[in-house]
Amino acid sequence: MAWCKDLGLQITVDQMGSIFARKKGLNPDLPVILSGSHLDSQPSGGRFDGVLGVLAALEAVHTIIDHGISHHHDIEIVSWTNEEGVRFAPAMVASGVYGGAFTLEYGLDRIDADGIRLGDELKRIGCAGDRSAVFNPESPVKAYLELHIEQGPVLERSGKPIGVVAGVQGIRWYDVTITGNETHAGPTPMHLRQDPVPVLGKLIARLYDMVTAHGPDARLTIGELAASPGSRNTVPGTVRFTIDIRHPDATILEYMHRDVVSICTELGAHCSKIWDSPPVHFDQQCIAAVEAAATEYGYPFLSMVSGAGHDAVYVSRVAPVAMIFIPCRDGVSHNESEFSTPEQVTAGANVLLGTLLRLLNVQDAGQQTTPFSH
Ligand code: HGY
Ligand code: MN
Ligand code: MN
Repeated sequence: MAWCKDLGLQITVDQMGSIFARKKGLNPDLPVILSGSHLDSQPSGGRFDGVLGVLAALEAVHTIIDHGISHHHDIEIVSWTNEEGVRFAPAMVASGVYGGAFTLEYGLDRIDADGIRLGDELKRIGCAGDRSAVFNPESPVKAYLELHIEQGPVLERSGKPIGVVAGVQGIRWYDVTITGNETHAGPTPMHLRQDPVPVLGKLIARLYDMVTAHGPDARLTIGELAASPGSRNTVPGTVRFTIDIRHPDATILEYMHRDVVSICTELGAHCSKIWDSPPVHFDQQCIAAVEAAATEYGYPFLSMVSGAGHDAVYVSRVAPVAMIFIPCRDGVSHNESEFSTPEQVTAGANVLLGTLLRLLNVQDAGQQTTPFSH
């Protein structure tokens, strides 16, 4: 926010804590161009997931100012609250409120493992803004662009520096509880126990067989797993775990969903779906603008679908959207070793700038903007 203030941008914070920084254009009646990503992370997250897209949008605006480029549309940088959904499930909550997938009340009422409410935390840290968190059709958005690392191995293996993202695969999240009965680990004979852990073992084996059966594009992740009360010499009373399933095809994702529910039901586990983000396809004109910018600056590109969810998914419900990917080392992300080189980051920022210049209806190109080596 300090860097944005230094650039004279108009900063606003919305009711979900998302931060916006706007540079005025010549014609404020025209729809704004939005670009950004998120600054929240994972417990062992890296330095590029989300941050790259926010800083690259800031860099693009900084470059437009440095080069004295005047443009008709306003341009606004955005940092969406809680894209990751780690502490406050589900993911992409603030952009989901913006895009109308969630009500503002739903977004503010998300609670963490300790029952603390997102809306109360935003107040406590001074991030409960008064800008409406819900998209207003009276102030349309001409396009939303998000630069992001791929977070998988496909782009790096293609040898191309840029990914042009045509859409995002579908995602569903579940909370599963298996209930048993807490008893002493010593005196209680095995046949008299109601131990949830053997059920957990069968359940997990069936779930992994299920994801294999649905082919190479299917994904299953069990990222959180806990036994309660959590004592090595007490047979657990409950076991809780999370399920994240994904697939680019909505029909197959539905079949995976039905399998998850039937496997849990058959084994006596309680399974509740807490999030359902359908596959989305981005806007063809925005995609064409990204491809034109990559071509103009001489960057070969790969058209691809994102395996990771992004705020662009929900913004695409109310505005034309496209995303730009750069590779990350070994395709690793949600890991502190996450890394992209300065050259890869520069290529991504250049394509973002080139795309923004196409969409902004530049009035005066100022000094010639050429790709930056740094
Ligand atoms: O889960 C995701 O795909 C994203 O990182 N929130
Ligand atoms: Mn991200
Ligand atoms: Mn992430």
